[in-house]
Amino acid sequence: MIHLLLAFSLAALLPVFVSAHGYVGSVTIDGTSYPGNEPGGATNPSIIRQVSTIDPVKGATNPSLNCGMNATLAADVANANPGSQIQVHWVGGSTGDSDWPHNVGPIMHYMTQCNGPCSSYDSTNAEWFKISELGLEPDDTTWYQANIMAGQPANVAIPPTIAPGGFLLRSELISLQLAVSVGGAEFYPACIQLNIGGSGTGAATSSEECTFPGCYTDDEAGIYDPDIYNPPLTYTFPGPPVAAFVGGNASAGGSQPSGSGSGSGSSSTPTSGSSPTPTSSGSTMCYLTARSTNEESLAKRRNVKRGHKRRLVRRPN
Ligand SMILES: [Cu+2]
Repeated sequence: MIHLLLAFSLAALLPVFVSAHGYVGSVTIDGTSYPGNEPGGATNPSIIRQVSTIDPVKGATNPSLNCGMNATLAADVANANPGSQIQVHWVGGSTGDSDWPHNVGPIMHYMTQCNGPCSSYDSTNAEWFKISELGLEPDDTTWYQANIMAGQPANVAIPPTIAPGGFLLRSELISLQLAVSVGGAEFYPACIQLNIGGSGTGAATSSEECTFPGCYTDDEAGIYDPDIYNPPLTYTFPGPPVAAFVGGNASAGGSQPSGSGSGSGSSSTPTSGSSPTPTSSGSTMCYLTARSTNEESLAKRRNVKRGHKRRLVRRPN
């Protein structure tokens, strides 16, 4: 009888899990909208590299951590400029007709140079630098990702001093509702093909860059979070710091939609207006503890990253 009940319960839950993922439905650059393609669906010209499924990338060494699940080159490249305001519209479900389903975890944006047209650039070994990171709102309880779940885009500005050329913009949501176990984190990366104009000279240094996979490890703070449901919360972002040339107020100026990103230099603040309360669906709630701020775990994390970099250097290709 109990087994029967269990079977019924699982059957009832299953459709929820199947649809509880998503992808980038469209991107808006300085007011111009660029549609994406449905995962695994028809391929129309786009600036967003198409992924094969709405399912998350699992595991920090997964090759799909680069640009999303089995991402393929996109045909188009959008023009943008230093300081351009970009909205990345994350949507839920296989056709994007529902809101993004997760509200626990960070929003980060990276860039890498394409060394030519981004429509033909294989980013497998690309060196990425971070231009923004957003975790917890000032209440140390609500994640900015809750705004995405409430239907807001992820906002990010192109660094105002960046040197011109072809660049991939990598938008990434990490959903941590299962991150109490190693390997539980869900990675959702997406790559957007840009051609940046202007006459800037800004660039990241090599120590601010890393590869995907390579930037993360499964057991580092910010990805493996056993205390995520134990407030108060302090979040340690995975990956490198925001590149110094991005500047402290790179995207915090008047053109930013609203809200004040805390913590990170460049901040892509999801438009606020609404200030979603932390939601709990079923057994998942959104808390992360302050354990990772002590010196010991920070030092451990640095060692892990150094070891990982060495491993990457030795990789034959
Ligand atoms: Cu999901």
